[in-house]
Amino acid sequence: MTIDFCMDKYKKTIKDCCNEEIYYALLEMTKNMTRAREKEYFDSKKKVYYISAEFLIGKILSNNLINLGIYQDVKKILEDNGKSMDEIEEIEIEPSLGNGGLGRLAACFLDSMATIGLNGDGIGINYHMGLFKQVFEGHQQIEEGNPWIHKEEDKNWLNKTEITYEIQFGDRKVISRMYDIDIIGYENRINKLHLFDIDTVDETIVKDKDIEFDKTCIDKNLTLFLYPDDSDEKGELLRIYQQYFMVSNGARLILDECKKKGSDFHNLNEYAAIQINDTHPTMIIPELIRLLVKEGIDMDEAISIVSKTCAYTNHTILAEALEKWPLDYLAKVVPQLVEIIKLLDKKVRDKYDDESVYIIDKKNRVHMAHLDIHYGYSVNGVAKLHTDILKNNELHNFYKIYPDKFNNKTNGITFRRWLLHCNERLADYIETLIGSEFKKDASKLEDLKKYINDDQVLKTLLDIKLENKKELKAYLEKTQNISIDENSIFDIQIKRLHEYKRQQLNVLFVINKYFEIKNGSKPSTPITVIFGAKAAKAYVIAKDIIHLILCLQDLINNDEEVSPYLKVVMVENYNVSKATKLIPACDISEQISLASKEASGTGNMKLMLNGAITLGTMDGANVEIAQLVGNENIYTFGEGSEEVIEHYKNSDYVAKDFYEKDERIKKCVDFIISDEMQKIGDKESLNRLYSEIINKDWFMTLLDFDDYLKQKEKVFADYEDRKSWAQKMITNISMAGFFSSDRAITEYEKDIWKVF
Ligand code: 26Q
Repeated sequence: MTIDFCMDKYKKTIKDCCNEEIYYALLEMTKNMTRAREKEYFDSKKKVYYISAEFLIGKILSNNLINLGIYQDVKKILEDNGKSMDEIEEIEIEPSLGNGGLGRLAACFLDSMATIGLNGDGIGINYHMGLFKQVFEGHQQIEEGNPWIHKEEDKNWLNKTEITYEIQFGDRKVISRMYDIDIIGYENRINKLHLFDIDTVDETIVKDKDIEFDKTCIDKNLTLFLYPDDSDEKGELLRIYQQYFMVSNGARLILDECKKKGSDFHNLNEYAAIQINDTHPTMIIPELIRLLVKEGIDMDEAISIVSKTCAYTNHTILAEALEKWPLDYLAKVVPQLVEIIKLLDKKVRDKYDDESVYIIDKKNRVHMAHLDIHYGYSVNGVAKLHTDILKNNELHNFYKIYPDKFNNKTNGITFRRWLLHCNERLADYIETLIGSEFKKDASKLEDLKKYINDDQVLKTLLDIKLENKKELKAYLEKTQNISIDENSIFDIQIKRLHEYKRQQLNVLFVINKYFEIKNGSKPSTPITVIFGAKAAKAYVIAKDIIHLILCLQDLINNDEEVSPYLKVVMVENYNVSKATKLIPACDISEQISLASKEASGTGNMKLMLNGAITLGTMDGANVEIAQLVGNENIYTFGEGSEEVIEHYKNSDYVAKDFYEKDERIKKCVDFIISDEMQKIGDKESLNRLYSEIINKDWFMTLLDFDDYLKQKEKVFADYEDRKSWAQKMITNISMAGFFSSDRAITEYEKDIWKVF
């Protein structure tokens, strides 16, 4: 590192530079250091290609400084010159190239591959606008465009390469270009995230601020947006264009790299392991087959080669999220794949007499997951429970055919971002207790257990939490002009807004608590319920739930009788950067999805690692958290996954019955359309949500209401015993090591990729 980074770029001292200049100077310095170091790492024969439509990498600068081992030095130099690292971090625009869990997982995995020294690159799309920016206006979510790429190349994390391909669609050709972002491992190797783009993209076709644009003009919009709204045919077609663009570029790059290293393609699987992140990149299977046949390889052999090279990760059992593309659409966008897909389907039909495993269904739709399972060599779920549900229910007929392909890889998170960076206070303190080994070997956190009865350590943990809460309080005051009490319980639910995640259940708790306080029953410690969530633009009920939360925030925070004891905060534009501010300050981690519906969750792991206690259903990775920390250190509630699956089978859950039989439920649900609420909010939206809950409630909110409230009261009561609460905190932190993505990646490597 050179301490002259400002001098090098701007011929000025640090003191004379503004924050923006310092940021760009640091960006350049980091890139130069990376360039100098990357030569140290050799290109192993085999390489992992993690192909994904999303990489939710978040801000890059601090992460790179940490992983290069110079974060503390830079911070000190800046401080010595009267500058603040925090303020410089604020300059960076977050690349939001993902929707949520799946995209963030891909980013954590890139960090871990580089950190454990594995030769593994990411392949994706260089969206010019990340996930929309969420703005609140009139108690509603408004979506705005979210551009992130700086026009000047030297102010950009993207490195333009000379690699370009001609990509053929049914009705046109485009010329692609590859851009690279360096992925710096923690004191280890450097890998790449390859993002493909076209030079002709036109950001100006987006209407001012709004995210509406002409979806038909592929040359201008192909890489403009992450997952454009696909509620109409044009949107769906654009998604297929994007997906094919990604996989065709990826396939060409992989074949080029393997050829360079000496592969004759017959042995492709000795040179490449391709991990398909959910079904979005599935077309890489027929595309690789097509390209191999073009290289002169016989069709049957091409199919066999590809089947030994591709592995598939499933992230969901929600039927609506499983991609099924009409064959007509594929014929329009990628006619060159249609015959291959039909052949792959025919081979399945010739072998199996079971319609449920066909690739093309009766309605002529292509089931992308079925393609992956038949023609990939590994199928994994992302938490034990999720994998079991895939085997026993959702994909049971496939499991019967291919029992050996199925395996579990419980998700993980990178501790560099989700502890070292976001919670320096806690990370530093842990280091004074158990040394620094936990940074590379997360299982070492278990050494913290020996302090479980150490009053001084327990007290310090509580002090750190309080400091973090004060910091969040100041941030919310500054950014949203909302004032909260740092001595209240911070009860936090942060994740995409979806009915299955059941933010509405938490909302019903809030309404009930509001009534209790109004009736004179006040909590011993005040409660601050914090939400952060974006709803997809076209997801009406999700937006209604956001509207309800914003109305309650207004009503409750402005009620002098209630607000000293209860506050509601809806954090605007929840993203990776906001997560790093919220997570260290959390006391209660809300993980309340309907059991069986959340494949894993990863926020649950981040919060636990930062000393929050989970209040959750036995769903996804919550089950594994419970096993690790034991019943005294987690609060679980609600119907189990097997019962829930039975309810769906028997269609025997009737929300109305719960509403009519339980006075408390009726009162809370009725409040949604009360005069008070209608005065603040939009009648149509409130009524729609009310009617959805009592007439449908597809994710069984009312079923778990009673148990949820009971457990939540238990959490509040236990919070009062500060020592025993701190013991729960230290237990959670010490057992979080299992959820390091270094562990997850090591398992992928051993069981699936076999590069080492
Ligand atoms: C599919 C078809 C059409 C339009 C959109 C989509 C689509 C887009 C994004 C489907 C799914 C996604 C994202 C899914 C996702 O983030 N899943 C989450 O993955 C995490 C990492 O494994 C898990 O922890 C979460 O439980 C899971 O919900």
